[in-house]
Amino acid sequence: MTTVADAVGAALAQAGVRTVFGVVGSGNFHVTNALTAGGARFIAARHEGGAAVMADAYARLSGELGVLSVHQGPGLTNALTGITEAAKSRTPLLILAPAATSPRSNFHLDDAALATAVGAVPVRLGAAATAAADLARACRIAVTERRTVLLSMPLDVQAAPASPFTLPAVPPAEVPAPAREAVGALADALSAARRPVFIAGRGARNAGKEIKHLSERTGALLATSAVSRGLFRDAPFSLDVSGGFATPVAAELIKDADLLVGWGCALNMWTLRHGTLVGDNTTVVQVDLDTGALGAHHRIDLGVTGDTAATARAVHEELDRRAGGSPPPGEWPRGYRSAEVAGRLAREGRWRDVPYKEAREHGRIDPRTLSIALDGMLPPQRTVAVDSGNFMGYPAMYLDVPDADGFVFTQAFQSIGLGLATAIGAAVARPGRLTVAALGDGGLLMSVADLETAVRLGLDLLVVVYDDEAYGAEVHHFGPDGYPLDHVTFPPADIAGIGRGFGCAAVTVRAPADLDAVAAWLAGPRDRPMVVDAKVARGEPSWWLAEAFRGH
Ligand SMILES: Cc1ncc(C[n+]2csc(CCOP(=O)(O)OP(=O)(O)O)c2C)c(N)n1
Repeated sequence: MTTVADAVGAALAQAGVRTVFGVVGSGNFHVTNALTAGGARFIAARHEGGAAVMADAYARLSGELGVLSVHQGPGLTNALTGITEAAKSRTPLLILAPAATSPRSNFHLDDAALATAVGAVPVRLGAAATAAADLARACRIAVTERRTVLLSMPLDVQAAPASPFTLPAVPPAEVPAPAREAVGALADALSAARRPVFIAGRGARNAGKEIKHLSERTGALLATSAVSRGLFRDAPFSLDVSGGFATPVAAELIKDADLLVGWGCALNMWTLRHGTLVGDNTTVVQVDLDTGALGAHHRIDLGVTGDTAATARAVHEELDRRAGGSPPPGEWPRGYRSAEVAGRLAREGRWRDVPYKEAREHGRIDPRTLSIALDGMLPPQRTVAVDSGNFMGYPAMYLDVPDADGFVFTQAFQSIGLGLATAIGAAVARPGRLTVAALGDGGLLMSVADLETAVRLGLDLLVVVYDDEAYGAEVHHFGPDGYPLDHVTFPPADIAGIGRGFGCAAVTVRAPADLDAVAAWLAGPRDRPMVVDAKVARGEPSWWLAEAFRGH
């Protein structure tokens, strides 16, 4: 007999779901088996918190619908932090969430309320007869509205007999074309600007080419928000990241812009350093699919509702039309693209070009020295996943990435402990690249169970732990005011030993020479992950953290 659970799993596999993450219990046993019987791959995580984040990272990098399969009750609550991160990030994610409907069940909870509370969309399999339509609706909302959808699957409905069904193809998301007046107004602003800067966010990830062309046509400098780092990796006049991670020269040039255009970018306090990167007289324009995003975080002078690629193309065409045709590149305005700016970017455009005073602490390595050395050793084709904490800027700023897929930043909920699972989901999505998980010791130990998952999957994964034996962010937040730090400092942990216990290669790094072990691992078959326990110097708080505290 085919049950609803079987039919749901089979229909999802048939609709193209290739990978599912989760932890299996009685409530999701059958639906998960039906998915794999239909050809999907199931990645068994060791904690639902990890599984949710893996599915999120996988969706971000693969462009596919992420799918998470959990047990009812605690399986779902364990996954909540990752689900919240995905919901805030507008990741298309489907959560297969069995539901014990009897209030007397230990597993019972109000899953619809729970979904709503964290920004996910609740959809329920109402009955066997409506299962196909309910599942189709859940997929449609997830994909076309880019939402995280919690599909509540009551146990009795799952067990009911059902005929196999197929899902209708999800219609492509509607792409709003920008209004003609808005295109004209943006063309006006660009024509008037002498120092334009474009900042591209995640909403521009598919518009890199069009935005780059428009920047060349208008003399604009290019930057990204942290989450879309790498988008303009090889473009001339790229400033890398705008915001807390920006180099001094990038921050200065952004501040001096007379026009800032945010493309699919929230222009939030992180990207604009609480607005301090916007000059008083700078015109600010925002282009976004979602009208509600316009001006939500920062004042804007012009808001354009529209797809970022379509808008960039339309503005380019409008400028050409006004010029009476498509002028040759030699006649394009130079704008902000002067020889002086080019020279400064060549000399000071990367963090490694910025001089620093080596931290001296016996038996510990400066985190910048560590990051720069690693950057030189790692193959260029890499994916970097960064957790939260005081350390986070070092890998985010010093480790180059090849493109926008090379940087995965699950930081919309500002949770620590998501970095390892982010790296695992990324490694599953992009197996051809070395994946680097850059973590603090706090974030690693919070999520360490899924190191077993990484080993079991044989992932090409380097786990770099910036180990200060503390919740460094809190130490630097409260230490200067003389508060006791007993609850945020810890005795040394042998993280390399923990890594070996899980089956990883491992090394403790106290000086650059210790990185020879990493070089040896890189040169080898890389059939098991490596853990680098870098005992980092603890003296200095990071400069981006001071910025973050302003947002608390
Ligand atoms: C789930 C969660 N718990 C607590 C916090 C508060 N918090 C922010 S940073 C941090 C310390 C992180 O320590 P670690 O991972 O070792 O990195 P470090 O700050 O030492 O570089 C804590 C506890 C948080 N953001 N998320």
